[in-house]
Order: sequence, then structure tokens, then C-alpha cells
Amino acid sequence: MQAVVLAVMAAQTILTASASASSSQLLISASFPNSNTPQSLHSSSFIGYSLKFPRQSIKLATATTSPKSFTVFAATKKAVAVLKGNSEVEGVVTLTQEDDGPTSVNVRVTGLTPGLHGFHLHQYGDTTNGCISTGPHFNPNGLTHGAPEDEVRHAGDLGNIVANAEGVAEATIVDNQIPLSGPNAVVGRAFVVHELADDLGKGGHELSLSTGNAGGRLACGVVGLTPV
Ligand SMILES: [Cu+2]
Ligand SMILES: [Zn+2]
Repeated sequence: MQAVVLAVMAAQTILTASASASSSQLLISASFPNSNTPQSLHSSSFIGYSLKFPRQSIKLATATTSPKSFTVFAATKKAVAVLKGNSEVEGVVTLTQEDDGPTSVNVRVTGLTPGLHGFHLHQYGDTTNGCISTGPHFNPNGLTHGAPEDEVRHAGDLGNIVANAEGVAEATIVDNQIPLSGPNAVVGRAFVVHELADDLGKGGHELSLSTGNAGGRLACGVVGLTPV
């Protein structure tokens, strides 16, 4: 009985050892093409490299078989939204994302009253009945409204933009919750700029925890892909 258990354990050990050895070999040859001493397989920090393993294996595979698909995998993604509404308020929002990094959002809106204006990504890229058809704030995690820096927030909560005395608001927002690809991609959704300041969920108004009580929707625009 005990002999059987030991034999099974031994078999497992061999399997584990060979699996990690072949992984290390792959990783190290990816990181250091000139290093092939057996010593380095065991003394290198395997845990440190293992974090990057899936990425490196994809790069290796695509580099040898299809350089074009590698380019797509590592490419910058870019999108744009042109904001329009029922007033003179209009603007352009450009979004840029490198790999799986944060998304940079460049905003320029004109025709505003001076001061703060709520600025969000709403759920739908539907403007059938104007900006109201874009629905509520984009909220894939089912949380309450908040500030961009809060942990509890809608993904679409980008806070406020500030218009100067000429009614022009310019901002660059860098955010982790509005990617351009993957399950929570914001392509096909819409930006909305509001009449009033977003109270960031802290105003105590009955709408604070859903919309930030930011008032009417002055202009909106659907996010679409654009050439990089
Ligand atoms: Cu909004
Ligand atoms: Zn919100």
C-alpha cells in the first residue's frame, strides 16, 4: 500500500520537475538567447519570469510564423468620438491605448458655460433620440456612481471637465477602466458632456449615486475606431 503511494508520489515529482524544467528552458531562451548553460536553468528566478510567460510564448510563436499578427497583437489602438447635441456645445474625444495599458482620453469641448461639467462614458452608442438614448453610465461591474479615482465607481465615471471663460474645456484623462478591446471595450458606447458639475457621488442628492446629479446632456458622441 505504502509502496504504491510512494510510487505515485515519485511519478508526480518527475512530472512536475520535467514540466517546470521545460518551461524554464523556453523562458530563458526567450529572454537570453545566448545563455544555455544548465546552471542558469536552476539558479534563475523562475517565478519572476513566469509572470511574463504567456506573452513571451505568443511573441515567440507569432514571430516565427506570422509577423503580421504579431503587429496587431502589440499595436496601439485608437478611437474617436465626435460630440454633438441640441445646442452649440460640440467637441472631439480621442482615445489611445497601448497593448493592455491604460487608455488616454484627449478631450476638447467648446460652447460650454464656464466651470465644471460632468463627463462620462454611457452604456450605449445609440443616439436615436439624441443623447438620452445612450442610457446610463457604462457600469459593467454593477457598482454605484463615484469619482474616477474611487474604487467604487462606474467604469464610465470620468469626473468633470472644466470650461474656461471662453467656454472651452480641454483635458487629458488617463484611465484603466475604459479599454478599447476585450470584454469591457468602450468602442460602440458613447461619451456625454453634461450641463452641470458631477458631484462624484458625494452630493447627497437622490441622483448622486447614479448620475452624480450632473443635469442635462448637452452633447454626446459614439466611440468608433480610427486609423492609428
Ligand atoms: Cu453622463
Ligand atoms: Zn456614474
